[in-house]
Amino acid sequence: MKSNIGVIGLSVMGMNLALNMADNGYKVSIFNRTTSVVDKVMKEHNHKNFSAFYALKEFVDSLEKPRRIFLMVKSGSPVDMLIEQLLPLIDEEDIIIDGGNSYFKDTIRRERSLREKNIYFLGVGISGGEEGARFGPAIMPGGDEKAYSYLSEIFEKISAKAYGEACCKYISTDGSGHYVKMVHNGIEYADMQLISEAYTILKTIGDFSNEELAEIFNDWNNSELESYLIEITSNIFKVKEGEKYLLDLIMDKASQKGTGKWTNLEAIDLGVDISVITAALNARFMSGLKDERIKAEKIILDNNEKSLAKNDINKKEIIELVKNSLYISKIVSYAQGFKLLSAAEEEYDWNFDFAEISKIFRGGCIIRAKFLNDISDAFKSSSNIDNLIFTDFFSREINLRLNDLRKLISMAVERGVAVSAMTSALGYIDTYKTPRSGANLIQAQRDYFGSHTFERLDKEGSFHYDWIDSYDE
Ligand code: NBP
Repeated sequence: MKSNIGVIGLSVMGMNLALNMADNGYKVSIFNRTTSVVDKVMKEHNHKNFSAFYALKEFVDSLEKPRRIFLMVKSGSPVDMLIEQLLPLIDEEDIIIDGGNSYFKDTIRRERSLREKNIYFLGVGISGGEEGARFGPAIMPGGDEKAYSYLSEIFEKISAKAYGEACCKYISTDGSGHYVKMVHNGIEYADMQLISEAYTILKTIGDFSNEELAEIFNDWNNSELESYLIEITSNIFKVKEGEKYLLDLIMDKASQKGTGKWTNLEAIDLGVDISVITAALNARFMSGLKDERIKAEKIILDNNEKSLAKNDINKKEIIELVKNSLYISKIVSYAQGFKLLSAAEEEYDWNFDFAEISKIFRGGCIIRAKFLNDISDAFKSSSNIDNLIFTDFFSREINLRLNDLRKLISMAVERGVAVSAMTSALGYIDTYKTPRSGANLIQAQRDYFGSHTFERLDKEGSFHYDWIDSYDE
């Protein structure tokens, strides 16, 4: 009997996805370049629905048609190499699926070149790490819609479920699934940085203990902030090693794997302000400069007396300020992520359904959160809006709390506590709601030194002015 699907790449993600598929009743052929890994998987998980293969040809021949071949290998050249190896072995209309974290432009290229050979290629964003892969990830499939119809049942079955719905929905053509996953990762960076800033303020300005922080985050997890990251943060505060809290022993250097960088490069390419996500990436870069930060503290002397004052803080008030500031800043980072998706839709000729995309993120992935329901509802009720923050629901949420964000940032700035992502969120809102900005001066300067011309408020057209010698010394 032929297998329903084949998985190539049996490292953490591939093995767990294969097990997930097998648990859901699908016959799965498995293959890995290093064949000893196949043996290891069969030894540890001799699933009745697995068929193990040590040669690519036999693996391919074991699959029912059209063949569904799921690659879960390291992104980059391994994907291209595998496609090259598979091409002589497969038939027209077979489907190659790349579930890795591939760069979306590679996916666009691969899809195009395989389409010319009448082979389908799906680029599928998968989120949720090892646990998600095994028991239900969030899945963002992009590519030919007909090809997806051969995978939709499997994907929906193995995906996470949230509020009774599968966290899997066809996104759009070619690289769109990997693109959405990339933006999701950028938002994840922002979410984590904002939580870390909330923690920093509560700890340094609020002087809260780890037990109190666990309690505060636990309370927040029963509010509009309810989310996986808030929940695990509350748990993290409680973990002790002997007398000491583990968190206090962890080096303050945050690492990264690169998808946050892609999101930012892409935003620059498309001219979209994703400042909260950018601030989160910069904060990771700066966190790596531990030695220089220790030096800087001794070189840049902050003689602001407020930086030491803790006794003028009302603890209850600061919790509320931080909570509201975290919530608004989170809204802004999601708004920026969706704004980037909106620009990408136009640039790459995709067709996104933001209400559905936000629903995919509700389960399986790191950014799962209750407020994704509100985002989905907001997009559903206001199609064709320019920005999530313009929707009735979110503009009201922001207006209710904006003063708190302003107050908290002022407090942090006065005391020299760095909260760059929250500050970026406030800057974004303030910039947005300024109908008459200072950009007129930039246009005048550009025209002065480079004759770049400018538009006027009082007349239509493009103008140049002979600035030199037309003013009094
Ligand atoms: P890795 O990203 O560590 O890749 C290891 C797998 O790639 C092994 O099966 C390896 O085979 C195979 N491989 C390599 Br490397 N070069 C190959 C080649 N030239 N031909 C064939 N196979 C090759 O595995 P992972 O952590 O399971 O992740 C898989 C994909 O999923 C990646 O794109 C990753 O970015 C993405 N992802 C990971 C996570 C996560 O939490 N880990 C989450 C979401 C997405 P070998 O055994 O012979 O070396």
